[in-house]
Amino acid sequence: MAINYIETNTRPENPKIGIVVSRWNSSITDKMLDGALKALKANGVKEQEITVVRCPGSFELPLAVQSLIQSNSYDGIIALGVIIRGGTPHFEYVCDAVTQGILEINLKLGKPVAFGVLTTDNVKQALERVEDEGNKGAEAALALLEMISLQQNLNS
Ligand code: DLZ
Repeated sequence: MAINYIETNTRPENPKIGIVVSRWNSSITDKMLDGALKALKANGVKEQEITVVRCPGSFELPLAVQSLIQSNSYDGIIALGVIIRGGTPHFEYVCDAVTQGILEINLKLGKPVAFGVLTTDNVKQALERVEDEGNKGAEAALALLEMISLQQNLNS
């Protein structure tokens, strides 16, 4: 008996993509958005199939993502945020909430959501992760395309 392989790639068929971007640390989240858009376009996603929505902060990402998925208009969502450690435990609460929230949406709603949320000790660490090379928004976009491809190939 031969092994059955399910192939995936970053060029799923005609994907419809939602991107939710947090306004907190927007100078950095905007660079992640740029990276994500470039990666999507480089992999054949048409501009008219991409919707960008802004939300106040990373804490709001899960609800915004869930709302987009429940509209049934998207094959997958990219969540983009930057949470920078301050002097209080607030960082841990927001990080835990957004991580758990996005995970639950992935599993409960069955649509892929890419986790493009930086959690860093300072601005310098965050900036290092949004350079052209190694842009985490671009990496999240590629992960999403591959997960959409997986779902398409499973369902075909
Ligand atoms: C309040 C807050 C703080 C202190 N820091 C950040 C941050 O580093 N990154 C981020 O995305 N959001 C931050 N927020 C805002 C919260 O995510 C949220 O928007 C508010 O608590 C309102 O619900």
